[in-house]
Amino acid sequence: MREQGIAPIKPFLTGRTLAALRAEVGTLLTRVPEHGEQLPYSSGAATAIGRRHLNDDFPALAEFFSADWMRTIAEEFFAAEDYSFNHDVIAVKDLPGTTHAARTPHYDRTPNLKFFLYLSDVGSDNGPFACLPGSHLHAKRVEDRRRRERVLPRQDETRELPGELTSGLLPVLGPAGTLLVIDSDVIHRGLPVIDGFRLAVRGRSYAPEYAPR
Ligand SMILES: O=C(O)CCC(=O)C(=O)O
Repeated sequence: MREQGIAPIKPFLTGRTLAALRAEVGTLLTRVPEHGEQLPYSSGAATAIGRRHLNDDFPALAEFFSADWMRTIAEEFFAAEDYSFNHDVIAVKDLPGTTHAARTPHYDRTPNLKFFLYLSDVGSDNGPFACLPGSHLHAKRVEDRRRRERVLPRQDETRELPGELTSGLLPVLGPAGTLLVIDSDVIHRGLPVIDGFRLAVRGRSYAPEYAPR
C-alpha cells in the first residue's frame, strides 16, 4: 500500500457473506433508505449512506465495514492523524452506457482510505477499477498546502495531471469478493462497461473535518 497506493486481495470473500452483501447492496440501490442518498450515475445506480445508518436494515454491510482488521489498517494508514473510520459506504451498479465523473483519471478530492469490494466478477469488459500503481505521491505533493488547511480542490483540479500519469492505468480484474485496499491519492478511474454489469461497494475513511454533518 505504501509503495503502490493499492493492495488487491483476490478473492477476499466467498460464500454466504458475499451473497448477503450482494443482496443488501441490491436493496440499497433499488430502495434507497431514509438516510441514504441516490447519487447521479446516469444509466447505472449509486447510493451513498453513512455507516452509522446501516444499523439493523443492512447487518452484513454494517458488520463488514466495521471489521477490526479494517480498523487496524486504517490506524496504520492515518498514523497519528485523526480520521473517521469508514464514514460512508457507497454502492454502485455500472451498466453499458453508464457515465460519471470517475471515468477520467483522477485522485479523489477528499483524501481517503478506501475498501473497495467487487460483488460481481470483474473482467476487462465490465468496468474494472483501473489505476497507476505508485502514482499516489503526486497528489500528496501538489495538495500538501491545501490539505494542511483542510481546503478541498475543485473536481477539475484533481484531473489536471501530468501526461505521464494519465495513460497506462492498469485494470484490476478479479472474481466477486475481490477486495481492493486503496489510497485514494493513487491515480485511478472506473473503466466503462462494454458488456454485462459491475456491482461494487466501498467504504471511505477520512479526516473528520471533511465529513458531511
Ligand atoms: O468506479 C470505479 O471503479 C472508480 C471509482 C472511483 O473513482 C472512486 O472510488 O474514487
